[in-house]
Amino acid sequence: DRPTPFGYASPFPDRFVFGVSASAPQIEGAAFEGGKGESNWDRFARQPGAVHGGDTLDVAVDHYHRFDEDFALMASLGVKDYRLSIAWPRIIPDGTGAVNEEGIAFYHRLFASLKKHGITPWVTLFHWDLPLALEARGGWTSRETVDAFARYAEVVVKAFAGEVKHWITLNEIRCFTMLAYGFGTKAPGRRESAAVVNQTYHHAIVSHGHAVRAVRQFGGPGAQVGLTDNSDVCVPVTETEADIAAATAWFRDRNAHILGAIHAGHYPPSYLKRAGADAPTVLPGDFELISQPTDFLGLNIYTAHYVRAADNELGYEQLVLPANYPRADPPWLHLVPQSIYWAPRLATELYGHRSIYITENGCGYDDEPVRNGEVHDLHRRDFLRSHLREVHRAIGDGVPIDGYFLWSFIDNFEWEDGYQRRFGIVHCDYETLQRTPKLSARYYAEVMRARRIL
Ligand code: GBH
Repeated sequence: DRPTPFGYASPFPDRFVFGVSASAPQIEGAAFEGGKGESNWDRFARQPGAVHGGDTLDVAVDHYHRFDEDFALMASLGVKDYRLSIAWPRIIPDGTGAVNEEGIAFYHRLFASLKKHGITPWVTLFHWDLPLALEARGGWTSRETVDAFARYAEVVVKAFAGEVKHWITLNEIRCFTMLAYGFGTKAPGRRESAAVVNQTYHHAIVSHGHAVRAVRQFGGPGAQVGLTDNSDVCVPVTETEADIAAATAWFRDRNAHILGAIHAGHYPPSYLKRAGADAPTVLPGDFELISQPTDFLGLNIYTAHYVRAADNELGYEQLVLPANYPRADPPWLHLVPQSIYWAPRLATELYGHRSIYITENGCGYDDEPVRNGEVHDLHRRDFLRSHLREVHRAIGDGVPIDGYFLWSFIDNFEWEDGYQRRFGIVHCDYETLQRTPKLSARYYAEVMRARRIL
């Protein structure tokens, strides 16, 4: 290292993983090619008003046909670890029937290309694209989906055990349960009762357990597995003992039905009391599956609520943010870099996790034009820098964060917001499908190379 009068920021630990993240439905396209079955999202996107601008997943960024050039670009930026997902409807098109060998062959080619470019895959089994046939029979409200997922997980882990050592069971349970069957903003867009939604949560954590078991049985030596959760996240308004205790209690209450249940091996009594008659039906053996130990916890962190101590029966209160609080373009994406410090710290303290990966962190903006071959996304560069500083602070305080995956490698289908909202560090022109690394890609490449915040 070149000595300067001021020195450099201290490095991240040697074993710390810097990566990028994406998911099959958001980038692959080829929605009706290669023997792939229709997904719940393929259908949902065709429902008038469901997705901004009527956008579909049909082409996306055409990664299905361009993965080799995309991985070459990744490698040129110095990316060594890449989190992707496998499309269930590509593997088992109708959810329960025959395995689509063309789909298996596609991912073998994809993993071979990653290997050629020196990139390690981190594979999520489910990132929300459910075979439509299962959705038609109730989707995550139905126990049949759990059984179908258990088989799918086995098929995938057996097929790719030779190529994949890092497995993630599910991505963001809240998004394909509560937001899909309660709020109705995600596929299939249903608005059901709390009892139905609680049952979808339960089906999701049982499915997580099935995937853990599949990796333990068929993953081969050295295979690792964990859940990627989008925990409800808060930060203490001040980092004082009282506000930290309040934030801890808030975090425990809000995550009782997912992280709390997985950790405890049963639903916490406080959750059952709150749910009352709407509590989910639990079958014998469910919690043996659910509570199997995992190798790491994945956390997707974008933002947080502010919490402070309060003189009420809960002991805490959540602040209402002022309208002018800074945010990225999604209305929910308030800029709270301390989120990425506090979520891993509280998860460690409450559930005893010994290895945490930030499996997503990033920001979205609507208007990012290419000018003279460049995208000057300084706002994203600042977002990354402020969040990486908090990751670094957490590690310094003893929080076991072992890696960070930026969301996302490339602009993509941002669910109900369609293609207008861009989260990539690589720009995609949706007319020509041309890729242009943004300024933030250059910044992140330098950070990965130096393994320090620059
Ligand atoms: C992640 O979700 C996803 O894993 C990824 O696929 C996605 O592209 C990325 O982040 C960027 O959005 O107004 O209450 O309905 C982010 C988590 C959960 C954040 C749902 C927004 C909706 C807020 N998202 N939440 S609400």
